Amino acid sequence: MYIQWIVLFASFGQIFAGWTPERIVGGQSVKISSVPWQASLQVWGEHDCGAVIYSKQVLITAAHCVVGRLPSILTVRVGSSLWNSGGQLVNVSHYIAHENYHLPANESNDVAVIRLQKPLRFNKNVKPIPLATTSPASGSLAIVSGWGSTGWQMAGSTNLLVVKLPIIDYESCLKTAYQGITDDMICAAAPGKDSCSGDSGGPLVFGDQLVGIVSFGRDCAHPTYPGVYADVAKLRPWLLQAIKRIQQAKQHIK
Ligand code: 4AZ
Repeated sequence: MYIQWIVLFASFGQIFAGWTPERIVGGQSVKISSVPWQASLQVWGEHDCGAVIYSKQVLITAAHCVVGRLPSILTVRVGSSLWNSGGQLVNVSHYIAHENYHLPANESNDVAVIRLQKPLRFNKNVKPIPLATTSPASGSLAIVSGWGSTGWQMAGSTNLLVVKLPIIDYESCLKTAYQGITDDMICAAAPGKDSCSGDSGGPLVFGDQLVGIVSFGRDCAHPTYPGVYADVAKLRPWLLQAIKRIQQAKQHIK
Protein backbone atom coordinates (compact mmCIF):
# COMPACT_ATOMS: atom_id res chain seq x y z
CA MET A 1 0.00 0.00 0.00
CA TYR A 2 2.76 2.38 1.06
CA ILE A 3 4.66 1.58 -2.18
CA GLN A 4 1.56 2.35 -4.25
CA TRP A 5 1.35 5.82 -2.70
CA ILE A 6 4.98 6.47 -3.51
CA VAL A 7 4.42 5.39 -7.12
CA LEU A 8 1.31 7.57 -7.36
CA PHE A 9 3.05 10.66 -6.00
CA ALA A 10 6.08 10.02 -8.21
CA SER A 11 3.81 9.87 -11.27
CA PHE A 12 2.06 13.13 -10.35
CA GLY A 13 5.45 14.70 -9.83
CA GLN A 14 6.52 13.64 -13.30
CA ILE A 15 3.33 14.91 -14.89
CA PHE A 16 3.60 18.30 -13.17
CA ALA A 17 7.27 18.57 -14.04
CA GLY A 18 6.25 17.90 -17.66
CA TRP A 19 8.39 14.77 -17.65
CA THR A 20 7.69 11.40 -19.20
CA PRO A 21 10.30 8.81 -20.07
CA GLU A 22 11.47 8.33 -23.66
CA ARG A 23 11.36 11.41 -25.77
CA ILE A 24 12.67 12.97 -28.96
CA VAL A 25 10.53 15.33 -26.91
CA GLY A 26 7.30 13.52 -26.00
CA GLY A 27 7.99 10.61 -28.36
CA GLN A 28 8.54 6.90 -28.16
CA SER A 29 11.24 4.39 -28.93
CA VAL A 30 11.04 2.64 -32.34
CA LYS A 31 12.88 0.09 -34.43
CA ILE A 32 14.81 1.45 -37.40
CA SER A 33 12.64 -0.71 -39.72
CA SER A 34 9.72 1.67 -39.12
CA VAL A 35 11.81 4.64 -40.35
CA PRO A 36 14.48 2.87 -42.50
CA TRP A 37 15.47 6.15 -44.24
CA GLN A 38 16.83 7.56 -40.96
CA ALA A 39 20.61 7.96 -40.61
CA SER A 40 22.89 9.28 -37.87
CA LEU A 41 25.47 11.82 -39.09
CA GLN A 42 28.51 11.54 -36.85
CA VAL A 43 31.46 13.82 -36.14
CA TRP A 44 34.56 11.98 -34.88
CA GLY A 45 32.30 8.96 -34.30
CA GLU A 46 29.78 10.77 -32.08
CA HIS A 47 26.17 11.32 -33.10
CA ASP A 48 25.74 14.97 -34.10
CA CYS A 49 22.80 15.25 -36.48
CA GLY A 50 20.19 13.25 -38.35
CA ALA A 51 20.31 12.60 -42.10
CA VAL A 52 17.99 10.98 -44.63
CA ILE A 53 18.74 8.26 -47.19
CA TYR A 54 17.90 9.40 -50.73
CA SER A 55 19.79 6.73 -52.69
CA LYS A 56 22.57 4.18 -52.13
CA GLN A 57 25.24 6.85 -52.14
CA VAL A 58 23.39 10.13 -51.43
CA LEU A 59 21.87 11.43 -48.19
CA ILE A 60 20.16 14.70 -47.33
CA THR A 61 20.77 16.69 -44.13
CA ALA A 62 20.65 20.26 -42.82
CA ALA A 63 23.26 22.74 -44.10
CA HIS A 64 24.05 23.75 -40.51
CA CYS A 65 25.09 20.13 -39.79
CA VAL A 66 27.93 20.14 -42.33
CA VAL A 67 29.00 23.72 -43.12
CA GLY A 68 32.54 24.41 -41.95
CA ARG A 69 33.36 20.74 -41.39
CA LEU A 70 35.85 18.60 -43.26
CA PRO A 71 34.14 15.61 -44.92
CA SER A 72 36.94 13.41 -43.55
CA ILE A 73 35.66 13.74 -39.94
CA LEU A 74 32.11 12.75 -40.93
CA THR A 75 30.58 9.28 -40.96
CA VAL A 76 27.03 8.04 -41.39
CA ARG A 77 25.39 5.13 -39.56
CA VAL A 78 22.29 3.53 -41.10
CA GLY A 79 20.22 0.41 -40.40
CA SER A 80 20.42 0.55 -36.61
CA SER A 81 18.03 1.83 -33.94
CA LEU A 82 21.12 2.64 -31.86
CA TRP A 83 23.35 5.49 -33.03
CA ASN A 84 26.47 3.92 -31.52
CA SER A 85 26.36 0.32 -32.80
CA GLY A 86 25.05 -2.00 -35.50
CA GLY A 87 23.90 -1.43 -39.06
CA GLN A 88 26.33 0.04 -41.59
CA LEU A 89 28.91 2.73 -40.83
CA VAL A 90 30.19 4.55 -43.93
CA ASN A 91 32.57 7.48 -44.47
CA VAL A 92 31.42 10.71 -46.11
CA SER A 93 33.40 11.63 -49.23
CA HIS A 94 31.92 15.00 -50.07
CA TYR A 95 28.98 17.31 -49.43
CA ILE A 96 27.25 20.28 -51.05
CA ALA A 97 25.45 22.76 -48.77
CA HIS A 98 22.91 25.23 -50.17
CA GLU A 99 24.80 28.29 -51.47
CA ASN A 100 22.15 30.62 -50.04
CA TYR A 101 22.27 29.27 -46.52
CA HIS A 102 23.74 32.23 -44.66
CA LEU A 103 23.73 32.32 -40.91
CA PRO A 104 23.34 34.58 -39.00
CA ALA A 105 21.22 36.51 -41.55
CA ASN A 106 18.50 33.85 -41.31
CA GLU A 107 18.05 30.10 -41.39
CA SER A 108 16.58 29.85 -44.90
CA ASN A 109 17.80 27.11 -47.24
CA ASP A 110 19.05 24.89 -44.41
CA VAL A 111 19.71 21.84 -46.62
CA ALA A 112 22.74 19.93 -47.88
CA VAL A 113 23.43 16.71 -49.80
CA ILE A 114 26.06 14.20 -48.76
CA ARG A 115 27.86 11.61 -50.85
CA LEU A 116 29.21 8.45 -49.26
CA GLN A 117 32.52 6.78 -50.06
CA LYS A 118 30.82 3.40 -50.52
CA PRO A 119 27.24 2.58 -51.51
CA LEU A 120 24.82 1.39 -48.83
CA ARG A 121 23.31 -2.10 -48.97
CA PHE A 122 19.54 -1.71 -48.92
CA ASN A 123 17.49 -4.11 -46.77
CA LYS A 124 14.46 -3.91 -44.46
CA ASN A 125 16.36 -1.53 -42.17
CA VAL A 126 17.99 0.61 -44.88
CA LYS A 127 15.73 2.18 -47.51
CA PRO A 128 15.48 5.47 -49.37
CA ILE A 129 12.49 7.84 -49.17
CA PRO A 130 11.14 9.96 -52.05
CA LEU A 131 11.10 13.76 -51.85
CA ALA A 132 7.66 15.37 -51.54
CA THR A 133 6.48 17.37 -54.53
CA THR A 134 3.96 19.44 -52.60
CA SER A 135 4.18 20.98 -49.14
CA PRO A 136 1.99 19.27 -46.53
CA ALA A 137 -1.34 20.91 -45.70
CA SER A 138 -1.71 22.40 -42.25
CA GLY A 139 -3.07 19.86 -39.81
CA SER A 140 -1.31 16.94 -41.54
CA LEU A 141 0.09 14.60 -38.90
CA ALA A 142 3.75 14.16 -39.79
CA ILE A 143 6.37 12.04 -38.05
CA VAL A 144 9.80 13.20 -37.01
CA SER A 145 12.51 10.91 -35.73
CA GLY A 146 16.01 11.09 -34.29
CA TRP A 147 18.51 10.51 -31.50
CA GLY A 148 18.37 14.14 -30.32
CA SER A 149 17.76 15.65 -26.90
CA THR A 150 14.75 14.53 -24.94
CA GLY A 151 14.17 18.08 -23.70
CA TRP A 152 15.81 21.50 -23.81
CA GLN A 153 19.45 21.13 -22.71
CA MET A 154 18.94 17.46 -21.92
CA ALA A 155 21.01 14.53 -23.16
CA GLY A 156 20.36 12.77 -26.44
CA SER A 157 18.86 9.30 -26.69
CA THR A 158 20.87 6.19 -27.62
CA ASN A 159 17.70 4.61 -28.94
CA LEU A 160 15.91 6.07 -31.95
CA LEU A 161 12.76 8.00 -30.98
CA VAL A 162 9.79 9.21 -33.04
CA VAL A 163 6.96 11.62 -32.45
CA LYS A 164 3.84 12.56 -34.45
CA LEU A 165 3.22 16.27 -34.92
CA PRO A 166 0.67 18.36 -36.79
CA ILE A 167 1.89 20.81 -39.46
CA ILE A 168 1.05 24.43 -38.69
CA ASP A 169 0.21 26.74 -41.59
CA TYR A 170 2.78 29.31 -42.64
CA GLU A 171 0.63 32.32 -41.72
CA SER A 172 0.18 31.22 -38.11
CA CYS A 173 3.85 30.31 -37.86
CA LEU A 174 4.72 33.84 -39.03
CA LYS A 175 2.57 35.16 -36.20
CA THR A 176 4.45 33.20 -33.55
CA ALA A 177 7.30 34.65 -31.57
CA TYR A 178 9.73 33.95 -34.42
CA GLN A 179 11.10 36.56 -36.72
CA GLY A 180 12.53 35.66 -40.08
CA ILE A 181 10.36 32.68 -40.98
CA THR A 182 10.63 32.36 -44.77
CA ASP A 183 8.44 30.43 -47.19
CA ASP A 184 10.95 27.61 -47.57
CA MET A 185 10.18 26.60 -43.97
CA ILE A 186 7.46 24.42 -42.44
CA CYS A 187 6.41 24.65 -38.80
CA ALA A 188 5.07 21.80 -36.68
CA ALA A 189 4.09 21.72 -33.02
CA ALA A 190 1.96 20.02 -30.38
CA PRO A 191 1.98 20.46 -26.60
CA GLY A 192 4.92 18.58 -25.10
CA LYS A 193 6.07 17.20 -28.45
CA ASP A 194 8.92 18.43 -30.64
CA SER A 195 12.21 17.71 -32.30
CA CYS A 196 15.23 19.04 -30.40
CA SER A 197 18.98 19.55 -30.78
CA GLY A 198 20.64 16.48 -32.27
CA ASP A 199 17.54 15.80 -34.38
CA SER A 200 18.63 18.48 -36.87
CA GLY A 201 19.13 17.23 -40.40
CA GLY A 202 16.69 14.38 -39.81
CA PRO A 203 13.41 13.55 -41.55
CA LEU A 204 9.89 14.97 -41.21
CA VAL A 205 7.69 12.50 -43.09
CA PHE A 206 4.10 12.61 -44.26
CA GLY A 207 2.39 10.17 -46.63
CA ASP A 208 5.59 8.12 -47.06
CA GLN A 209 7.39 11.13 -48.49
CA LEU A 210 10.08 13.39 -47.09
CA VAL A 211 8.32 16.72 -46.47
CA GLY A 212 10.84 18.40 -44.17
CA ILE A 213 14.33 18.43 -42.69
CA VAL A 214 14.70 19.30 -38.99
CA SER A 215 16.18 22.81 -39.00
CA PHE A 216 15.81 24.88 -35.86
CA GLY A 217 13.68 26.02 -32.97
CA ARG A 218 13.99 28.23 -29.95
CA ASP A 219 13.95 25.81 -27.04
CA CYS A 220 12.16 22.47 -27.53
CA ALA A 221 8.43 21.87 -27.07
CA HIS A 222 8.10 25.49 -25.96
CA PRO A 223 4.44 26.57 -25.99
CA THR A 224 5.05 29.64 -28.18
CA TYR A 225 7.91 28.44 -30.43
CA PRO A 226 7.09 25.69 -32.95
CA GLY A 227 9.77 23.42 -34.42
CA VAL A 228 10.92 24.64 -37.83
CA TYR A 229 11.75 22.40 -40.80
CA ALA A 230 13.22 23.06 -44.24
CA ASP A 231 10.36 22.61 -46.75
CA VAL A 232 11.53 19.80 -49.05
CA ALA A 233 8.92 20.46 -51.76
CA LYS A 234 10.02 24.12 -51.98
CA LEU A 235 13.71 23.20 -51.97
CA ARG A 236 13.25 20.22 -54.31
CA PRO A 237 14.63 21.93 -57.44
CA TRP A 238 17.85 22.79 -55.59
CA LEU A 239 18.06 19.32 -54.02
CA LEU A 240 17.65 17.51 -57.38
CA GLN A 241 20.29 19.73 -58.99
CA ALA A 242 22.72 19.24 -56.11
CA ILE A 243 22.14 15.46 -56.17
CA LYS A 244 22.98 15.43 -59.88
CA ARG A 245 26.15 17.45 -59.28
CA ILE A 246 27.31 15.33 -56.34
CA GLN A 247 26.76 12.09 -58.27
CA GLN A 248 28.99 13.38 -61.06
CA ALA A 249 31.62 14.80 -58.75
CA LYS A 250 34.98 13.13 -58.37
CA GLN A 251 35.87 12.03 -54.85
CA HIS A 252 36.48 14.93 -52.54
CA ILE A 253 40.15 15.84 -52.42
CA LYS A 254 41.58 15.63 -48.88
C1 4AZ B 1 18.75 22.34 -32.70
O1 4AZ B 1 19.32 23.02 -31.87
C2 4AZ B 1 17.27 22.31 -32.67
N1 4AZ B 1 12.44 22.40 -31.48
C3 4AZ B 1 16.59 21.57 -33.63
C4 4AZ B 1 15.21 21.54 -33.62
C5 4AZ B 1 14.52 22.23 -32.67
C6 4AZ B 1 15.20 22.95 -31.69
C7 4AZ B 1 16.58 22.99 -31.70
C8 4AZ B 1 13.04 22.20 -32.72
O2 4AZ B 1 19.37 21.69 -33.55
